[in-house]
Amino acid sequence: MLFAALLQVTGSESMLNPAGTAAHRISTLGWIVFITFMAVSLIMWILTAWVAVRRKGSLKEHAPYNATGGEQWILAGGIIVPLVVLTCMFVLSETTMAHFPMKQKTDPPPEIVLTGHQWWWQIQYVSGPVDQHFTTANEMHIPVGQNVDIQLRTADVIHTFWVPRLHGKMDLIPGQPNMIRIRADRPGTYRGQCSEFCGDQHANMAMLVIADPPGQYAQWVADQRADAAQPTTPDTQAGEQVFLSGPCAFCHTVRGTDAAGVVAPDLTHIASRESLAADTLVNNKANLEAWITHAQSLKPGCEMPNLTEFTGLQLRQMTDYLQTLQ
Ligand code: HEC
Ligand SMILES: [Cu+2]
Repeated sequence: MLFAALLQVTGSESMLNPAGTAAHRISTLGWIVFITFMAVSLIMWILTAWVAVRRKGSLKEHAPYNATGGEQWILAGGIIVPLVVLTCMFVLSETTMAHFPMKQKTDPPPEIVLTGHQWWWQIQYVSGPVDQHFTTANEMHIPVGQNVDIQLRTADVIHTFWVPRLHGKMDLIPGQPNMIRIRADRPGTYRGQCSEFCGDQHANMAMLVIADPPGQYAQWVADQRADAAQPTTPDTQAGEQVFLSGPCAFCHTVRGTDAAGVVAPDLTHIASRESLAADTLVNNKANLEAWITHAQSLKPGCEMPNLTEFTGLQLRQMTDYLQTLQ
């Protein structure tokens, strides 16, 4: 009952609601520690209450009837019991942690290299069952029921990768690639949040991990590997020209066009994403227009400037074009 109620309250982004192997181990450990803590507290409160009830009068009126005794209580309660409890907790956490490969792994190589940027995530698929070389951003798809090794890097400051329903936290440290192995047991969308303060927009640096059934995953990989769709209508063709002749191409890549900037999210399949700007906005036409013209109001300080030089028509054509990039 309590368990189910807690899950309701904590929603989808909770470590108490695990959906992956590592997260299961962590939440089991969490519950054991929590229940032990509650049991110890309960015993302490009962003992304290017992003493309070038994005490009569003040110390002046009644000297303790055995002022020197009680050493066994100190020995048991102060040394033996804590030693046993803490040793059990220590062994349990060590065995839990021993299940997580920590070292940087080179053989076999990681499937994904995840690079943190202020304030978005670059996701490079570097190897896997199918030869899958492509780059995307902010939304990572993984095949359900399979281990996925991710190498964690950062382009600037320290960030932390944390998708509570799949695993614990792992830092992205400058010059020190880390490794994390995630695995989702059930298909679904699992939200993650950078959990090391990394500057003004740290709170708007989220990501989605989407676990797909195998067939769907293979389809997603095939779609992502392909170059951007060619625009087919006059409006979207004009929109592509606006995009390519504007400043966008200095920062963003759209594979299959001349846009090959590397300092910002790859937009080759931007229309296939659920959200914009690291899960800050829902991905729809209105938000695309708002983002292009007012990125600095929506995510102040981010590396994308407000781009207000476009006419209303150009802006509409450009967002029409971006929405064809499935
Ligand atoms: C100076 C570099 C720069 C320029 C120029 C630039 N952008 Fe960006 N853009 C960025 C950065 C950096 C981000 C990621 C911001 C963040 O989430 O913190 C971004 C994010 C985006 C996103 C969201 C991507 C995602 O994965 O969620 C879209 C869409 C976008 N830009 C479109 C455009 C368009 C269209 C233009 C041209 C009109 C443009 N950008 C010009 C740097 C730039
Ligand atoms: Cu951060």
